[in-house]
Amino acid sequence: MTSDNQEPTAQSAAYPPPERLVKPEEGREKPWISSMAEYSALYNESIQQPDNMAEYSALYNESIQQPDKFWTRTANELLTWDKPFTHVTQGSLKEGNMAWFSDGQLNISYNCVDRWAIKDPNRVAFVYEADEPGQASKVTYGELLSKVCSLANVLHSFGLRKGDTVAIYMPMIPEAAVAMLACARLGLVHTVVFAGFSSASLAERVADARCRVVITADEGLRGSRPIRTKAIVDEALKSCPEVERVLVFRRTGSEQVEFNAPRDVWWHEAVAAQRPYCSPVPVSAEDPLFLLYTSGSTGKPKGVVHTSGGYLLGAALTLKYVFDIHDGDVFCCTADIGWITGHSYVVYGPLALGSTSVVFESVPTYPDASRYWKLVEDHKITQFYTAPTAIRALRRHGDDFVTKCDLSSLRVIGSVGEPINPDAWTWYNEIVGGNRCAVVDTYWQTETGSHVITPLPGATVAKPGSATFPFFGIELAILDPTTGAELEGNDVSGVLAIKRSWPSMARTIAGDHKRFLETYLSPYPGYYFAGDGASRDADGYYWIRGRVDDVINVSGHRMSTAEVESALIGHNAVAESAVVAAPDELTGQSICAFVTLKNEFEANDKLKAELVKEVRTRIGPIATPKLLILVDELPKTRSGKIIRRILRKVVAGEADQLGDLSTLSDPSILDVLVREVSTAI
Ligand code: 6R9
Repeated sequence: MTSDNQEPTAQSAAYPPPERLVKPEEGREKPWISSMAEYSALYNESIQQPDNMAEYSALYNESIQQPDKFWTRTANELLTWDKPFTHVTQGSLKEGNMAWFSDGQLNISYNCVDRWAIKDPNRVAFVYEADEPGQASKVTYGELLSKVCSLANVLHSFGLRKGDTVAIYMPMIPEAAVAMLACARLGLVHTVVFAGFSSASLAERVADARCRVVITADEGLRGSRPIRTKAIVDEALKSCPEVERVLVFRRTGSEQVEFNAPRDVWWHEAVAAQRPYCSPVPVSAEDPLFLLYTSGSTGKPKGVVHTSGGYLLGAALTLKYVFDIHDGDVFCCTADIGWITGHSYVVYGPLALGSTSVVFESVPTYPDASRYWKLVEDHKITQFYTAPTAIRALRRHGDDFVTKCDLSSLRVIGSVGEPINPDAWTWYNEIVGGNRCAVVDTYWQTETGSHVITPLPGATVAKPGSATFPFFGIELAILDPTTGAELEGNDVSGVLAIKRSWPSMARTIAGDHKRFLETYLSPYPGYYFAGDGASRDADGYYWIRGRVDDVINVSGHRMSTAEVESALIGHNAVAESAVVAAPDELTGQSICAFVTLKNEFEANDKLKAELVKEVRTRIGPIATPKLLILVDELPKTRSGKIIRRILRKVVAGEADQLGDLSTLSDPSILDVLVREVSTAI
């Protein structure tokens, strides 16, 4: 449970009246019809943006009661299939063998690029806002097609074929999306690694995914600070001899970049040698599109596997309805492509709808706290999507940074990554949205692929801090955490679960299906277990209460406590460590590490700094402990298990509510812990 969330009572705000929102045009033009199913879907009926709760409920009920009808219609309306599917879904959560549209075939890059390039090559696919203000540029769908094709031909020339995996470790530039789409064009599986991760984390992922090629850039730039991207790759690859090629995009042109031919190949030289057309390779709807590593409760990150057809449908359908996307809109999601939000809502969702997506390379406070709002003004952004941590940080800088910009183009503003506290919600709604935009607090996960609980603009009446109601096709349940029994009716709290599969859900963990079952499907048989606590209030609204496992959410980024603990133990001086989440006003939660030292080491500030550095080097700056406390002893049970619950309470300032301490082997250490924490804070 997070301290941010409040009870769902006080505030309640209606969305703007439906007439403010753009309606789909009658008889919307389609570039072509590719199957009989699409033909009939087009000429029979197509789903419309719901205008009120009754319309939302009607569509939602259809998606649950007639799933075949609902998903056939949406899959044919939004995607172009090379081979139409004849059945919608099979398998079950109980068995973990779910599949969607499995006999259908399609190509993801064709769906995201060619369809729109053929119709109107001058339509803008990406607006690229470079790190330095005033250096924005555009990539049209016509240009994107040539770039994707040339790069796909380069990858083909490296000997890569359908099913091979490629790692992408790049800054937030359009070429990162080009790399993803070039992989998709050939049926290659990409794994994007967030460029803030260390060389050790990158190496772990490259090896786990068995990548033979890494695509990177010479350097990145964030807030005018260069990041030595290629040097990090070089360091990582010292332990990955199986990598044959490193394709390097020249971002800054720095002279200091080492280049090891023949392994290293310059992107610009390689694409210049290739024809800018490459025919798309049709893949099965169930073939993997990408792996994305995410933290779980145990030490090793999991390579979550997403498929082609179901994933793309989820990304496109949610974006269209949750953000009310129409032709001519400019959609901006500030997430990095290294996270699922960047995959679904910077690249795949917007392009599958033929929309314009903003790629933002910089940070929200460079050169000042107006950067996001200037971005909205300059590019006439219609939908803006960011994280609560950014909203809270920008709010601290004062309203002037926002109000001096013209934000009148905005219609929908969204939030993702962690629970948004009602105060931050209200500020976002009033100051950024000017009380005339729909605010969508979207709850979902790397594993869900796309939104699962979210308001719909024009239909849902919001309650600040609640993600409101399930998206189409998502059948939610709240379970008693101990018995696993489903808690029926309203006004209940427990753990969040989903009762049936949906198209964009992850299918497995790369190379470890057993772990997939154990993590998500076995804890409560027949349900997908999300790992979050949740309540359903008296009006049926859902409130996410935060993780119930050992995952810490720092600024919307997931870190496992076990991962940070094992990084600390890697230091020679450390005997034991226990890592817990502490509540944090700005970042939601922060990492707090308790460490005991081996006898021969002396506790001092220099060593503390060294330990913090150890975590940053082993995992990356996002895992930096905010608090690192050296203690003589950790609270343990008589059988020697660390009692993290006690540490969590102590850092939250709730040492007076420790509950049952009968299992604690040495109660005298409590006073010492409380004292240590209060001096450290
Ligand atoms: C998309 C993304 C997933 C975890 C999830 C939950 C938290 C995300 C939220 C939210 C409350 C929201 N979370 N959105 N909690 N309200 N609107 O963030 O994926 O990085 O896998 O994190 O983030 O705890 O389980 P991912």
